[in-house]
Amino acid sequence: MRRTHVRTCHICEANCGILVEMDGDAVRAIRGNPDDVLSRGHICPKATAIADIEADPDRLRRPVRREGTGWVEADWDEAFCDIAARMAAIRAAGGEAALYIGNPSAHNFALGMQLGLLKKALATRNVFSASTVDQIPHQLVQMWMYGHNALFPIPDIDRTQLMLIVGGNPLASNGSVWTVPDVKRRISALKARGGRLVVVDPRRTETAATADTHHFIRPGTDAAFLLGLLVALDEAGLVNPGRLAPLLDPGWKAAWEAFGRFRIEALASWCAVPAEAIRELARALGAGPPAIVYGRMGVSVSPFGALNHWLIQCLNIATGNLDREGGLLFSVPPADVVMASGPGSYGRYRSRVRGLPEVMGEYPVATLADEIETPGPGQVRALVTVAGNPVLSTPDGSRLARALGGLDLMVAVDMYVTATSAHAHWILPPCGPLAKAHYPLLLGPIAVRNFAKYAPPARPLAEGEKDDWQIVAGLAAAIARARGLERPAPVDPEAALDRWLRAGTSGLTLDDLRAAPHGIDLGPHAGGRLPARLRTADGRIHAAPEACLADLDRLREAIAAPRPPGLLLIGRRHIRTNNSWLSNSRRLVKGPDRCTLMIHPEDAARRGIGHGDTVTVTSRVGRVTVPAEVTQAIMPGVVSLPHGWGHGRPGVRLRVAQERPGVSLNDLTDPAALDPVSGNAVLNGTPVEVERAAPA
Ligand SMILES: Nc1nc2c(c(=O)[nH]1)N[C@H]1C(S)=C(S)[C@@H](COP(=O)(O)OP(=O)(O)OC[C@H]3O[C@@H](n4cnc5c(=O)[nH]c(N)nc54)[C@H](O)[C@@H]3O)O[C@H]1N2
Ligand SMILES: Nc1nc2c(c(=O)[nH]1)N[C@H]1C(S)=C(S)[C@@H](COP(=O)(O)OP(=O)(O)OC[C@H]3O[C@@H](n4cnc5c(=O)[nH]c(N)nc54)[C@H](O)[C@@H]3O)O[C@H]1N2
Ligand code: SF4
Ligand SMILES: [Mo]
Repeated sequence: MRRTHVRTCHICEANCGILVEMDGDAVRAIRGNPDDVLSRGHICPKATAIADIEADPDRLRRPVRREGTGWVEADWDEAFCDIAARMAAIRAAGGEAALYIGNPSAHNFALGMQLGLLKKALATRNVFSASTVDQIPHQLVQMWMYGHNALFPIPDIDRTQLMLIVGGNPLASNGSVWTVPDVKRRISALKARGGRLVVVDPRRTETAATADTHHFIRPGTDAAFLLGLLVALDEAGLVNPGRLAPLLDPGWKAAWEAFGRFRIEALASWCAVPAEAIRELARALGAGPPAIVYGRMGVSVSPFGALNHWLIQCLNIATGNLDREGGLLFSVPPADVVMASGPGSYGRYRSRVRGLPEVMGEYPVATLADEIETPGPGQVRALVTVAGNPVLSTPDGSRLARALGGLDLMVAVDMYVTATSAHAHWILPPCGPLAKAHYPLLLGPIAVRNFAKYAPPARPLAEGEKDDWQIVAGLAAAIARARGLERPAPVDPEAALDRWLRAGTSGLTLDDLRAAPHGIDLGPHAGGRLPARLRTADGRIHAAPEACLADLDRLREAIAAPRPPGLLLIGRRHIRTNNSWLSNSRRLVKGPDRCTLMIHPEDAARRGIGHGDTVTVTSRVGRVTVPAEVTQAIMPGVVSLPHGWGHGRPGVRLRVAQERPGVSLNDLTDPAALDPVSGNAVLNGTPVEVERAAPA
């Protein structure tokens, strides 16, 4: 029977509304939903890949146990019992357990609700996630300044007049830490009303190409650029927090004293954005009309991730644009994470091997391999990965892959045999995406408008299928029982969601959302949410977090240090990929080879490299071989490889992806490179050498 299901695409943060036409359990078509309150019909090519995931013959349908080099199907009880018994034995013998949580878990509210149970059953501080190769600097700075890690200031693009994007490429990523479907139309609207878009990026990205102004910047030097803007604002007499002034604690004054010790010319020459451009931009930001400074991956996975995000907050405060319409706004969402969870944490304890501070209850994932490989009490002997592919997504993935091979027990909750799960003893596959319910619990609160939208499963679970949340809850219960711990009851996701909604200020219930499949629009966000929304003990903005202020000294040293010769490697994303997890979709991978090394013509000529030549790229930790793409779109001195590739490792079972596996950017990134403040990995600006490969 044919039926059209009103759903939300769960693949990226944009949460676009989709219409899924099904014939029984088979997907016939996926279209944008013109009635969706947030996305109003927009989708990108990735939405249709949902049909490919549903039908993919490589997608595991049953738990599988590794036997030699092959996999044997088993039923769920057998899987849970065997894993629990082995885990209990490892723990009883003094081995540590670790947990790695990947990106798709942020797009699955029901799964997210069970992760606490699993942490408890594993009873470990060795929790890792994709957050420390991503957005942890945002969360840390927000916790310090505003009192809660989830108080994300949302760029109000629909009402602004000037938007500065530093290290983000929303035309490819569809926006990040910022749920903004159809950002392209919103940018066009900004320009049509006489507004301006400025992009600062070492690559002339899709977004930079649509901007009014694009500046190249030397990778890793954004702190100097942002500081230059602050100094230039002060120089022009344009520091004016306005309504926010009484909310700022004495740190504000201390911050400006510290900023004043830097000179624009020195900052400009280090970051390679001309001083005049910095001054002009500062004047524009401080001119009065609403303006936004927004930074994303390019400034997060950076040696100064936390410092960058602090400086961005300072810019938005100094120009009076924080908590102002057309600037950056704080949401009060229908299901409110800020009210329902603790503020976050930092430095309560440290990792065993490298002594790195805990951040939001996790250790930096760049040290996961250290914890597995380094012998001694507390060595990690068992690992559970949930919806993650750290062999491809974390620095020196090849080393991590070797470390995984030495574990006594590894369990992967994943529906594919990937570069990571290939090392598991058990793979526990969730059902296809259309058998899951969807509510954007984590991403709805950072959307451009306030809204609520719930989608029930479009098809029932097939015989033997389980949802992610059931797998994680089942695993947690089995491990707890085997270890003689109290057996946790699973969290009923729908009941919990309903409670969250009822506790919020919208007055909505889950039944209201069920009755409104296209979503309920609760309007644009309002300014003036501060101080009510702050969660700091004194109700003020903590304007100069100690660790950020102190980090200015490290910046000064970096600026004074000699510059390493050679090329700096950065990553990139493409509209037809999503991290590593859509690589097996035939309709997405078609087209030209996208796993290429972008290199500027001058750098290519100097090395005798022509367009399409095979080149080797070598860093401190590894080497890859790829075709060169000679292009003016990349800054001289910088080269770029896409992230999420490298499906050619032994054991991987992704037949479409393996036709053109590409190479992994993270075989070159260096786990020694961390932002010492946040523990976030430095994934851009990796020093590399590039040579033409000897002809075969
Ligand atoms: N060098 C470099 N490295 C990066 C980045 C970069 O820009 N440059 N980006 C970083 C960022 S922002 C992120 S978020 C991380 C991502 O890092 P990870 O989360 O570790 O990796 P993903 O590639 O997102 O892989 C997700 C895995 O989950 C599986 N999966 C997909 N959907 C589901 C599901 O519904 N349930 C379950 N159980 N599994 C599912 C997929 O098969 C895949 O194996 O990578 C980071 N790594
Ligand atoms: N199509 C697609 N969409 C995605 C994803 C995907 O893989 N594919 N992944 C999703 C995820 S998990 C995330 S976190 C988001 C990320 O969303 P974005 O942050 O918007 O995406 P990126 O492409 O990583 O953009 C980072 C930009 O920073 C630039 N950059 C690199 N180094 C530096 C630097 O030192 N300084 C500055 N100023 N810029 C620098 C890069 O050239 C790049 O253009 O995208 C999400 N959406
Ligand atoms: S932008 Fe594309 S991948 Fe992201 S939610 Fe929308 S349709 Fe899905
Ligand atoms: Mo991410």
